[in-house]
Amino acid sequence: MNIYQSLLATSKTKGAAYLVLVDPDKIALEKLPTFIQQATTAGADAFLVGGSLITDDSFERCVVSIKQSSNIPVVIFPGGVTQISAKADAILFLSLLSGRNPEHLIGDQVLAAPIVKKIGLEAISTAYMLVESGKTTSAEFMSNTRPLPRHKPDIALAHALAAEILGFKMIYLEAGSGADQSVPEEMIGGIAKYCTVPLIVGGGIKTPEEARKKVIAGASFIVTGTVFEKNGDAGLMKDFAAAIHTK
Ligand code: 1GP
Repeated sequence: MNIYQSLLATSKTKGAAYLVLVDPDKIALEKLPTFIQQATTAGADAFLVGGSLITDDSFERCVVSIKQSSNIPVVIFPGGVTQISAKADAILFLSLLSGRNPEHLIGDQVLAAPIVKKIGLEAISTAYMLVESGKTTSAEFMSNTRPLPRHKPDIALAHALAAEILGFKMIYLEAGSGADQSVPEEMIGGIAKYCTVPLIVGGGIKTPEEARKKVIAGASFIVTGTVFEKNGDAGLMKDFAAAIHTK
């Protein structure tokens, strides 16, 4: 079983899977092992590693440190073409499908594909869709794209169906890290009803209750990042895992 299949199997068995985001720019390397062990014990199903603004060479060291501290999968969630490492288990091979910036639709992928192929890293093709969330997020600003309007689920659904027909394996509905407002349940539900591609939902999810609502609406994977950046609260992490694992 590859990582994609095992993530889907976990999501199916547990009702949904919990992905904990590690942004190498936001957590000190020496604090990482404790955080990773806490998240693993709390019930995280995989780690995502990446960020919009990694300002030093900490990326690969961060991947290695997570691998050393946990047995659950480490999946790269790249903020750019430099964020590729053979030390990870897989990479979300993203295309920013909500935008109209050719560099993020296909340009970066052309640069990254030969490297991913050469190092034999499992690539999970993922349609990345930014959703309007109240204020300008780093992802929106850095990608120079406009997000999908949050109260137009039909526009989001049309993008999701395009992703399905184009053969993407996952859709990531992203409000942006630290977003004021997370992706609306109405949008998640509208897509889940008509589109067969598994949905990852992240950005601005602040409470376990909020996470559970996204799962009930149709998310297969929930991502949290910011909520644990200040301190890895083990109790709260357990509550998140329990809320997301509806089965
Ligand atoms: C960001 O979806 C992730 O890319 C997680 O967002 O940091 O707001 O939890 P938060």
